[in-house]
Amino acid sequence: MLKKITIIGMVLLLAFSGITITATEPELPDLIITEIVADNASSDVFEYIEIFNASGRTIDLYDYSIAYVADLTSASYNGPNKKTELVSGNFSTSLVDRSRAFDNPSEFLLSPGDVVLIWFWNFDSYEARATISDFRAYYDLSDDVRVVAIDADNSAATGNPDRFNLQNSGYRGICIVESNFTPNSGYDDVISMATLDYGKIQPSMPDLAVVYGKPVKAEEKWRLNMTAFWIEPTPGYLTEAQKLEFDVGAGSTDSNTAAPTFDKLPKVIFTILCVSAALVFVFSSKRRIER
Ligand SMILES: [Ca+2]
Ligand SMILES: [Ca+2]
Repeated sequence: MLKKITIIGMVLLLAFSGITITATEPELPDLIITEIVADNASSDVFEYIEIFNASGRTIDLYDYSIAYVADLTSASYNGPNKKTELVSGNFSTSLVDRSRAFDNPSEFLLSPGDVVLIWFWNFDSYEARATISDFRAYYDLSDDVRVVAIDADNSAATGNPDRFNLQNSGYRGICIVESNFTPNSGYDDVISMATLDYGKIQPSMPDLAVVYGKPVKAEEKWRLNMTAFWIEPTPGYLTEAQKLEFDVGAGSTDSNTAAPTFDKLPKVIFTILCVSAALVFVFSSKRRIER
């Protein structure tokens, strides 16, 4: 009887060991900033960030905002200090004519695995009277790459000083947050943050990209790892290294249309193996006991 209890205990232990391994797998944030181009060769008309839906569910992009930590070296910043909403339609609110500013689509849903570009429509974009067609032409985007613009004009003359754009110096944090996020409320509600640390990556290289991967550590799920800098931009697509890192379907060349597999098969197989091994042990022990 005692042996039986021991055996059942071992079965449970082995089964749970499979579950434990599942739980220690690094958890991805729902939305990940995968790439930033913060600097253009002339004025910064076409700054963008790229966002990847890693959640496995469809997400309404307009439920989210982009937030900003102006100085990550300063202890006086309690998390992102500014936030700009992603909104449909024309985000123009200033007195000047922004009739050529980009009209965002009325609905913006991101399927699992989708990648989207967020164009930081800043004062340089305004001065250049840049349109979405200009943005697409600048990066030679194919038709399936989706773009949404955000108001990044913080100039005194035309914009809102609470806005922010992508700086080419300092140590900045660019974050994705839910639209109801309260600035200066710490990092607990930050979904993911990509850092631009020019102390490490200086000088700024125009028209080249900084790219990001999984979070640095499990206990800071929001802080993304910078995996490469000053590489050729891949606007609207994940790099091959990112596809591997995020488990996006093997063989896909277009992350905009290919859903990630989020392959849980190895874990399932491992658990089945544990239980099978335990059952074999139980039956062989039982036979020994019967003999
Ligand atoms: Ca810039
Ligand atoms: Ca990319």
